[in-house]
Amino acid sequence: MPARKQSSGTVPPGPEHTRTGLSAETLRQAFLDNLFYIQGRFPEIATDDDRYQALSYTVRDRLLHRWVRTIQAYKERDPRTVCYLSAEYLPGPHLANNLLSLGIVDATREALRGLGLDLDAILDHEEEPGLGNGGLGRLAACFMDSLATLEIPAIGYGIRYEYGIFDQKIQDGWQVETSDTWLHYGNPWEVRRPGICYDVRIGGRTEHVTDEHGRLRVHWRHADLFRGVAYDTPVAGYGVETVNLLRLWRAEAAEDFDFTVFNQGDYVGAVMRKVRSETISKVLYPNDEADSGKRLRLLQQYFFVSCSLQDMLRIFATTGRPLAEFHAKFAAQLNDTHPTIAVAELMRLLVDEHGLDWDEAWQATRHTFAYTNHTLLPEALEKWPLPLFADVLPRHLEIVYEINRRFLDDMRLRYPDDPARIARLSIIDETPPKYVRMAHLASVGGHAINGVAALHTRLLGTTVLKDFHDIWPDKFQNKTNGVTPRRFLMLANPGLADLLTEALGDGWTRDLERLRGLEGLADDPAFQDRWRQAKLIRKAALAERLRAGQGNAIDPASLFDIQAKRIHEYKRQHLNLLHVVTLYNRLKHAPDADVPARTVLFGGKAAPGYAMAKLIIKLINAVAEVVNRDPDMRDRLKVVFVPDYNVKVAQSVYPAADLSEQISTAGMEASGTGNMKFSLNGALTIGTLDGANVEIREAVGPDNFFLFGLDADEAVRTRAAGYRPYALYERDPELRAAVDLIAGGHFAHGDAGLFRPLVDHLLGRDDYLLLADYRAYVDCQDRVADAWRDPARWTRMAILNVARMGRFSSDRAIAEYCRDIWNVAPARVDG
Ligand code: AZC
Repeated sequence: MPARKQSSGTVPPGPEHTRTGLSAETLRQAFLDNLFYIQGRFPEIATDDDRYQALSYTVRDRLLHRWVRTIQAYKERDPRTVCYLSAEYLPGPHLANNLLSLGIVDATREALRGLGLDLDAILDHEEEPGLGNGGLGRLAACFMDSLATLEIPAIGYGIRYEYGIFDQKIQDGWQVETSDTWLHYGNPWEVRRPGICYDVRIGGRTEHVTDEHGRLRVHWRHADLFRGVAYDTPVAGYGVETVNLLRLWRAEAAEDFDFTVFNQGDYVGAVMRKVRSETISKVLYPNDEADSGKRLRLLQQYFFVSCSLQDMLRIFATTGRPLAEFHAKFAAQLNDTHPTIAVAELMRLLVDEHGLDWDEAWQATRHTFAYTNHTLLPEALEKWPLPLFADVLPRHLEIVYEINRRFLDDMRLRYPDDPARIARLSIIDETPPKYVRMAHLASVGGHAINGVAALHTRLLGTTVLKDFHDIWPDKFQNKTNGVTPRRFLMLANPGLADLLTEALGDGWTRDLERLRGLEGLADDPAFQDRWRQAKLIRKAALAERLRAGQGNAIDPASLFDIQAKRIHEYKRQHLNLLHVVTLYNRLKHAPDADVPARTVLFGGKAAPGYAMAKLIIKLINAVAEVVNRDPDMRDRLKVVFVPDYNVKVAQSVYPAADLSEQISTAGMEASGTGNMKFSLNGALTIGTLDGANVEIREAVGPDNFFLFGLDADEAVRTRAAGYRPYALYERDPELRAAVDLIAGGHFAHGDAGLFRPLVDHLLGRDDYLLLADYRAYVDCQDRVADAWRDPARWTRMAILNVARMGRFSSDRAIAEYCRDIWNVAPARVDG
């Protein structure tokens, strides 16, 4: 193939959707107007932020046209609508993605160039909304992108946290958290809707009275009242007219309450109450220890769910349909158990507030909700202590009891002689002080339960939700996760995107299966050359970023071996480190060994309360410090920790990877989505048979995937057979040498105590089976090094990986949810 200039910007050029008809001149004028009328500036004195804001408003204005048309179309056609309920969203920077969706990248670049401005510099200024912790929040954002792109009527509901996920700094090798300030300069992408607000009541007690028709009525005499106000962010589909809605709730004080206090003369008290109300949406909880007992967290969940359901009821009322048909209008997805209180809240709204009878309401509720489970980790399965639940949501507790009573009565008919099973199924865990099990409420209160990868769904049905699987096997479905190719290929990797478009046409951007057309080019030397060039450009860009940021000098020609994800023992960043230390030991003992140069990069945040994860970060940095300045390494081994891993950083990391580390203990990673993003960008995976790795390996072919380690069943058996990690340590000299070096303080300036907790855990319990998988992992890494020595072979494998990643598009995942769970169809918005 002829050589062609690779673009290296952060946004690919076109193909532009010419029908937008937006010229560079129009955009330039709009930009200058916004700079003047919104920011009060002219170009000569504008700051980076002024330019970012002015451009964002310029783009938002264009989105609003489509947004309004979308709402009109939905109003006219009254289609069934998806409501995605999620406590977390991690959309990443908006500006570049919206330019891409609108098809005005080239025109904007040109408009700015005319003013002597660089689009990429402006894009780089954006502070992303970090309204999520990791995979779950990012999945919600990918799903919003795909829903709009597939023209599905959808609303994403969530919380507008004032402080999102903390920013991570590294000081002396340790993680230090600083507060996120994403709203500091204002947020041009949101529209505040003071008119769309709902009261949310909390606490107090209930009264059961008989009304004049002899009907039993429940009055909730609440103790506290909050108000939720809608903040709307447009979500544009790619290459279509659809612009859906992400509606996030901010907590404010309900005025009437302020007034009662104020009228008693307590002005300061009234203001304090306002401040207290606002704390509900103040901060995102990092996924530390279990949430159980965190009152504010329960308040947050109830707050956003109640606002969202009231909003859905308001929309429903405009259709004029009878309330018993609520479920015909809405399909609501519970993104993990966080929004599960919705089951009880919808029942409350329908029965207490709208007078439906229980059975009718239950019918509507069950057909409205479906539940996605994202984890099997016992500490992440939410349960609320009954006393807390009763205190915050007294009416909901009654409703949960009633749901449970009816459910268990049915179950007793089915299992008359099995009280143990009934206790296991119960929504209430009777262990003092008693708990409400949210996963059980979600399972009973919805019509579908899904896992996020085939293995995860199987394990869900055979372990944590086995009793439910026994009664309702048909309720269980698998929906393997996916990722959006717009953000994670077109935006993140414009050079590769260009190359794909040149080879295949641009259809792959909306139909990722078309990447399969690359298979025929996998062995083409000219194409391979260009493939490697595209990869090298992204590696050099990341190297430059790290040099400028932390002064790390890394060689773009070395093998970029990357593990980027939350830091957690089950994800086993420390297994990766054991390999690094093993390579280090080998090079120390044979300084002239012929090993390919490797740069091992890590990125990820540790939950602030998770001491072991923070110690792992310290160990990464400690190993880096020693390895990187040891002259014996002669640049054959480098270790780098990339700080403050977020969506923006991720977009520069995935495209630069040669090797993707997906090495969790089998059976513990529900799916993973980073594994998909790396592979989609042409990295090869070294991984266990865990989560979606299993399906990725099947798709790309076992020859193009570096597999090692125990599978999920073997892991269970290993533990059951009385696992003794110390014996493995004694038996394997390389393992022993690596562990001893860490334990002896080699990476801690001689302090043998620093990493003791980590070493003791590995040698004593090793819950995550690192030592069991160590030998297989290191041997597999040797096979990786062999493959890397043969560029033609490596590149062929990389091309085949990309060619076969089509099914991991979030478009496929969403199409499956639409077909199998939501029963919704596209509603085209005309241009
Ligand atoms: C994650 C799972 O750990 C990950 O395997 C999966 O890919 C992802 O959800 C999306 O399904 N879970 C979370 O991120 N959980 C939280 C609370 O953040």
